[in-house]
Amino acid sequence: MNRRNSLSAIAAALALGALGLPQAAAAADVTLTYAFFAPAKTFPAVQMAHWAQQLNKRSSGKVEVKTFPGGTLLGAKDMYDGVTKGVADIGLGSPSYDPGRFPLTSGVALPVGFTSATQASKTLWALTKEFKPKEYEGFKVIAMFTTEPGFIQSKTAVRNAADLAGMKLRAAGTGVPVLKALGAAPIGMPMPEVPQSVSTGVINGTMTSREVLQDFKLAESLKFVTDYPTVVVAFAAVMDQKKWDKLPADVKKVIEELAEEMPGWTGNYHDNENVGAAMAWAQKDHKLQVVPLAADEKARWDAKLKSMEEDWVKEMTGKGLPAAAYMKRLHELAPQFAKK
Ligand code: DTR
Repeated sequence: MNRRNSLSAIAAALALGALGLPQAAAAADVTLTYAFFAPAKTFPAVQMAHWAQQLNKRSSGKVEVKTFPGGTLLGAKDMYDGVTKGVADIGLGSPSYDPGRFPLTSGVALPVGFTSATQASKTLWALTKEFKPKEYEGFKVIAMFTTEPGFIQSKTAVRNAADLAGMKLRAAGTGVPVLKALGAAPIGMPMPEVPQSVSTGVINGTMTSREVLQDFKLAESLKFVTDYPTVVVAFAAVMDQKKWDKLPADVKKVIEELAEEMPGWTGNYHDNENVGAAMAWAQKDHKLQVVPLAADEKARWDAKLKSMEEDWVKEMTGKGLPAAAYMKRLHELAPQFAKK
């Protein structure tokens, strides 16, 4: 910042002070806007708030981040284009909502056997650093994480394939083929549209991480969770590359340091606080029932999903992507990030 700018910043700070607004905010050298499509209390937004606060603290107040949860700046479908257009400096979206645009990333949302969000998040971040997928060209990825493997959450109990047959269930884009393979009638839609779609009967439930029972109040109408972990949903927060390039070196350094921490931080919050609290609340206040899947039924479900990974590798290889290497590495990394 040159002298003239800093003088005008001081003048602005004084003016804001006179209006009773916080002076510290106006005194920051860099202000970044950060958009997310779902409400502030949901775990990706908790991640956003933590990141914003840490960046401010570790830059000694030099960077101020203005967060916009709840789709107030950008919604799920326009998140990444919105960042390119400069509507927000940073956008947190879900690549799993658009597997066609983020094909390599869709590999982590296959039934590969992740057992927690922490494990899947760390694996996704390591894979992204190693493979540098082309799908993020033009973006600087500043944070990545996933949900826990999703569960079927429904109005009526799903105990077996017959209960599931033809049931209208919603999933993120990458979850749609999983539900189809299991025999349901899947519909892809962003998470914020789910509560209304459940209440109007457009869908009979959803397949996703279980904290949504509380964070989107779904336990009021979805009373059953089938105890069969399926696939994760991926999240990626990005900045426009050109905007990133212009950031001061010391700010970049803090952001890169935070990028290393966010998969573990978010995974831990989601796995160990968020989901557990939601399940306890849903069981106590809304009589949610966890429906076990008999061992032979589970084996049949596993068999239906077995070929998905191989089919994905074939399809992506056909598109010229290093899908076989990506999957091989995923299976090497995942055990390293599993809970010991
Ligand atoms: N529900 C996933 C993603 C997801 C899970 N929890 C949240 C909270 C806020 C936004 C999205 C999500 C999905 O299937 O869309």
